Amino acid sequence: MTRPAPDFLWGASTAPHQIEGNNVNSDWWVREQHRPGMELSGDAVDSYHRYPEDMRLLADAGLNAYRFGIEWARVEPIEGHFSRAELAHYRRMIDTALGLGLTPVVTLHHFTHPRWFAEDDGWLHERAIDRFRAYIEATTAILDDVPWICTVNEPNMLAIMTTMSRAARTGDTKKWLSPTVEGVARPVLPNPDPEIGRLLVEAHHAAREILKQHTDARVGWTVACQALTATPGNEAKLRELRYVREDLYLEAARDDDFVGVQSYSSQAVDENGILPHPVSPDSTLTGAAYRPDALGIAVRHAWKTTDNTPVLITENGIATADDSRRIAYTSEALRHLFETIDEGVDVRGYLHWSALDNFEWGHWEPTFGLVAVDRETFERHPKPSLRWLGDVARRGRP
Ligand code: IFM
Repeated sequence: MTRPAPDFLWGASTAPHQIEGNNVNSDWWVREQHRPGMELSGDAVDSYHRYPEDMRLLADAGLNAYRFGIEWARVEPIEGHFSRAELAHYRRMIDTALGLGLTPVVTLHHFTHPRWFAEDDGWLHERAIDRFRAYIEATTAILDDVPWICTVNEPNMLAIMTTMSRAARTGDTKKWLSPTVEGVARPVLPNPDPEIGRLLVEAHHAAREILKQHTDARVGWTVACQALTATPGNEAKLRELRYVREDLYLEAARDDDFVGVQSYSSQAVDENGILPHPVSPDSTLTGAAYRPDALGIAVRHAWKTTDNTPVLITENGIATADDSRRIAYTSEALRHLFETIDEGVDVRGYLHWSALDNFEWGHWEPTFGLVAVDRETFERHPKPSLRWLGDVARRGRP
């Protein structure tokens, strides 16, 4: 087995809205209150205040990287008014990570928007890209020494969410599906409008240009890689669907420093489209099929479609209440990942989703964390999987 480079990142990932708590100026805060069936993020797991403890747990376990995000709704709660205090908060997070020997991998946009942005047409506003550019410019003040920056998380899922929100607004449909969870019978999300996808590509390229000018970071974005496969005879349908749902975004990463691969499961495509995940006792708590092999499929496809852009696994994990299953899933996923390294794919690191059990976009039940959190006391309880992943990191391979 090829040994990865000594600076291979071994870590875990989070997103601000899912862990910080009280993200009151964001569109998701509003959405949670108005959509029946959604739980509230509330205090989340109070990582806004407890991030030093969270980072220390990862570092003590043996991990060397932490992916976390900066929350646009906090940094710019009113258009054009940038909060120095919030920027200083995120700078303290970067310094804390560096001080603990954790390489910070910083995401600048992870599904949420300031309310003012969302309520004024969001990505469909004619000045949306300029607005995003202004936010990115503001963040460059605190990004010194950050070696990895992700501009937009899962733009392909964001495009689906934006497509669904627009349809709900224009009355085309009232149905808004959770981006990640629909219980046991998980319906297939609609295709994103490619025009919205192209807008997000433009936003990513604009952000990349600013970040390359003002920082020394490697810059990329992180794509939800769905490991789609064709049933016999349906290769053309697979290519068509994969383009609008994934390849548009992977192709946009061709000139990036890296592409973030995020993989959880795999789905087949037949002549009518993507087949829903089968309802099975093996399904994960988000309703996805148990498919640790998806990571290998996803990495090979991303490597080819981006014309060999270096790969960073920015998310991979499983929603389960059984931590031994998390270890089994991750161990197999890593075996598939290392096969791709043996084949010559340039993989720079593996960041597990997620560091903490967290708010899964309207739901608390699907637990992805290496660390459990008591939501009354906010006490952290590391799971065996954290120690296990730390041991893998120390060894440098699965
Ligand atoms: O929790 C999400 C994350 O925000 C984006 N990628 C998928 C994760 C698990 O569903």
